[in-house]
Amino acid sequence: MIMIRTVPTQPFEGQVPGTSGLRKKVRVFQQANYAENFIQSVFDAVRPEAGATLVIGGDGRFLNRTVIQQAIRIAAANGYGRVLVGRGGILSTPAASHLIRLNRASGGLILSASHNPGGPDEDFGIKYNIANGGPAPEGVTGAIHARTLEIDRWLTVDTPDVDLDTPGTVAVAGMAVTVVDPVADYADLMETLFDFAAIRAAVAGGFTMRFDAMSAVTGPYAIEILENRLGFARGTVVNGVPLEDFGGHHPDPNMIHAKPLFDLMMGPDAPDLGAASDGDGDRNLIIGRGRFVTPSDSLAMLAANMHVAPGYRAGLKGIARSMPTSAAADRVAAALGIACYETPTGWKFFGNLLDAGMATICGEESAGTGSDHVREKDGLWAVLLWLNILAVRGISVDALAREHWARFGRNYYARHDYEGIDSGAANTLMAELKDKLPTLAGASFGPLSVQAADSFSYTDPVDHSVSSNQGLRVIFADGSRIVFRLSGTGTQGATLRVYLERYEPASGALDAETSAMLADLIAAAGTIAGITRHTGRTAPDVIT
Ligand code: VG1
Ligand code: CO
Repeated sequence: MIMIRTVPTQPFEGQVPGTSGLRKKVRVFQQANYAENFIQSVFDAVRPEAGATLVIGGDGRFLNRTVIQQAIRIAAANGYGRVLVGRGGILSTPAASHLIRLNRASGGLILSASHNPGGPDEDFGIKYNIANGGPAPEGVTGAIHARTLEIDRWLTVDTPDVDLDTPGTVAVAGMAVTVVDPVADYADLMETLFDFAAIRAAVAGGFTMRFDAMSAVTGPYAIEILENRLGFARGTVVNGVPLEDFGGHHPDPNMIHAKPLFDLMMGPDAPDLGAASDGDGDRNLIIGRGRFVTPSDSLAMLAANMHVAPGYRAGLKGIARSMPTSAAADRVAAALGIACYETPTGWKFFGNLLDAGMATICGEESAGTGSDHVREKDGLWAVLLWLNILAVRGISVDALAREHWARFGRNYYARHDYEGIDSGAANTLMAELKDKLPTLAGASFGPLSVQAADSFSYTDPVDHSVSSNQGLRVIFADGSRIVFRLSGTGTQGATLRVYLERYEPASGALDAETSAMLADLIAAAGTIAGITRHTGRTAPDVIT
């Protein structure tokens, strides 16, 4: 006889899933009933069939194990028949997506705040993914949030903690809990997509790389795939042990937070490829010897070359990118004669396109790239695709980039982030700017003249759902563009993101300094939005 215990509770304000799940300070999650309310609200909203399978895993950050134990008990009390959990509570986000698909699970709980720092004073997060392996779409996250506002009880069973470090299956109040190897199935999937023999041959021929796992979840994956299976030297993967606080760093793979890697790649001892991933393993940073590749360019360059990888020999069905991502991929799509879709920020908007077979590769300017092999962006996948292309073509990252720009032209690109600004000020800035948009057409800012300005709204071509207010765009007569958005992943104040893009045709300056090429746009952005007036800031905190 299984005893289900009902725990009375009251709603918490603000359990709103943002761009990618519910993210809050650890201290917020540590309040009695906080995580339990949210998990129960997920189950109340999605109503799993009796006996359904649920995948659970996280990026190993502080609180991961505690919340996993509670989630297992709540799942047992809510009628799940089977839970698959990564050993040690570890699953990278793309590996969790794969496990959901592979095991025909009804969904999964991914415990991560991704690139946000971890530890008792930092961030935690919970995200629900649906049966296709992808982040819950807005209809589902909306239902979860609505439920959090009404919840008055959560269900649990009184069972001891599961030993997360011992593979195998145990029963928890009649539900089977299987502790699985977090790496094996994912690594096997990668072997089906990429030409491991060609990469191994390149490695044997002297090709070198450094992969910085940033003390986050990708360490075990990268060591198994890059060192064990592909033959890169021991020590190729650095910071390869997942730590609860990521060693005190931001596990955010960009030039700022992965500076040691960046410096190495710009110096005399650079290996052929430098790469890094984020807290939960879905982002990627690609740097060649002396050549940084923007994520937007990476998407375009991969799309133009990915048919050399076995998993993509049949060619691409379409390309999808988030709206703030540069239009470099659009030019590749045009050359290939395929569609390029422009979606709001956040991977959940790619799910329908991938399920419908309308897109093969997707990408975001925030260092996210992925394909139809899973329903999340996938950091190591992108690194392996780069390796596959470089190995088969026998070309350097720098040479490939130059070749690409000589054919398609170059989209100079940067994102300026103003972090931890007052939420009220940020909202006022955006509201004023939105009101002003209709008056901007024809106005000039230095040498730039505005052609159009609008608030981005997306109609999903598959289910026709509409998502409005997805970023403010100012488009100039020369094709340059500024996009303004507020972050939906932060946990403190507001973060203003300003995305800057300028196109230079193949006949133009292809090897100029990005900051110089964007100087007029940067000045225009400050004037148009009144950034200093509203925020008191005279410069961004982070430029990527
Ligand atoms: C950011 C990025 C977005 C990404 C999201 C989740 O969102 O801009 O492109 O999908 O993070 O990525 P926002 O709302 O803060 O701009 V991750 O790796 O944090 O799951
Ligand atoms: Co991430």
